[in-house]
Amino acid sequence: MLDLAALLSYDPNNSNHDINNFITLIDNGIDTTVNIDSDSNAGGTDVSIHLAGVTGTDLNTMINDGNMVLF
Ligand SMILES: [Ca+2]
Repeated sequence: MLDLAALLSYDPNNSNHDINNFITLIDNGIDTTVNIDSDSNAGGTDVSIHLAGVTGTDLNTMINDGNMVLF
């Protein structure tokens, strides 16, 4: 489980916040990289997390499965 709350300024009650602008998952077929833009200003990646051996998931799946804590 990834607790990303401390890395994000994401507020689910803020209608201007789209979690997809904060977190991007890149699945290369072997591993998945989680790129985090902490303020979602499209100003690049602040933190990148490498999930070794994890494939076939996406952001919504991770959130729905409780594998990612965002706030
Ligand atoms: Ca940024």
